[in-house]
Amino acid sequence: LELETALHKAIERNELVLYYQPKVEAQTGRLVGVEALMRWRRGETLVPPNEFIPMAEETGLIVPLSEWALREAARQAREWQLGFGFSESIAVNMPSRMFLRHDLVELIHASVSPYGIPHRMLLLEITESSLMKDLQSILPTLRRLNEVGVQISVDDFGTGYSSLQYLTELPISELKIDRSFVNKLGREPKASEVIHLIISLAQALNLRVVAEGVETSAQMNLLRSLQCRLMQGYLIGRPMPGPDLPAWLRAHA
Ligand code: G
Ligand code: G
Ligand code: NA
Repeated sequence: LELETALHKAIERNELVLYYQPKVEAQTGRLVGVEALMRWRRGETLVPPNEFIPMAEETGLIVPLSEWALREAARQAREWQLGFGFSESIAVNMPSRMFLRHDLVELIHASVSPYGIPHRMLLLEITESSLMKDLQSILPTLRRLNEVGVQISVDDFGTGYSSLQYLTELPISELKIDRSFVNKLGREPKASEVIHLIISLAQALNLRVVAEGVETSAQMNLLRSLQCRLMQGYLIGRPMPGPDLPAWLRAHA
C-alpha cells in the first residue's frame, strides 16, 4: 500500500521518466523508431517497470501512468524533431485496459496535438496475450486508431496463442518476436524454426516484423539470414534517456 501511495504521487512529483530504446533496420542499421520504456526515479534509485507496472495494473494506476506516457512521448518526439529532424516512429506500451476505453482516440489526439506530432508517428504496443484475451471489446478501438493513422504493434509475439483467423483481419502494422525466441537462437534448433515461421506469417499478412532482445552479433547474423528486417536489443542500443539519443545516433552512424 505504501508503494501504491508513492506511485500515485510519482506523476505530480515528476518522478517518472521514459527511456527510449532504438529500433533499427537489420541490413543498414538505420534508425526506424524508438520504444518508450518507463522508469521511476525514487530518490537515488531508478525503479525498473517490472517492480511497479504489475502493481499499477492491479490498482488501476496504470491509467494515469499510460496517459502520462503518451503526453511525455509526444513532448520528447517534438523536442527531437526540433533538435535534429527526428521523424521516425515512437512506440508506447499500452495495457488492454486503455484499449477498452471508448475515448482512447480522443485521448491520443489531446496528447499529441499540442506538440504537433502526426498520429502516423505514434505506435502503440499491446502484448499478444492481452490483445487476444479482450479482442472483441478492443477491436472497435483498434479500427478507430487505424483510421486516424495510429499504428499498432503486437508485443511478445509467439507467446500468446493468437488466432490466425483474427490476425488476418486485425488493423495492425507490426509483430514483435518475443525475446525468449531470440535468446534461444543458435542454442536450440527449434528457435530458428519458430522465428522463421513468424517472419513468414508477417510477410503473408503484410506486417513488419521486429526481433526483440538482440544481444549478440551471432543472433544478429542469424536473424539477418532469416530475413528479419527490424531489430531491437542491447547489442544495438540500451534504453536511454531522451537527451542521449542524438549522441547514440552519431556514434551509430
Ligand atoms: O524496460 P524494461 O525492460 O524493464 O520493461 C519491463 C517490462 O515493463 C516490459 O514488458 C515493458 O513492456 C513493460 N513496460 C515498460 N514501460 C512501460 C510502460 O510505459 N507502460 C506499460 N504498460 N508497460 C511498460
Ligand atoms: O517488449 P517489452 O516491452 O516486454 O520489452 C522491453 C523490455 O526488454 C525492457 O525491459 C527492456 O529493457 C528489455 N530489453 C530490451 N533489449 C533487451 C535485450 O537485448 N536483452 C534483454 N534481456 N532485455 C532487453
Ligand atoms: Na514493448
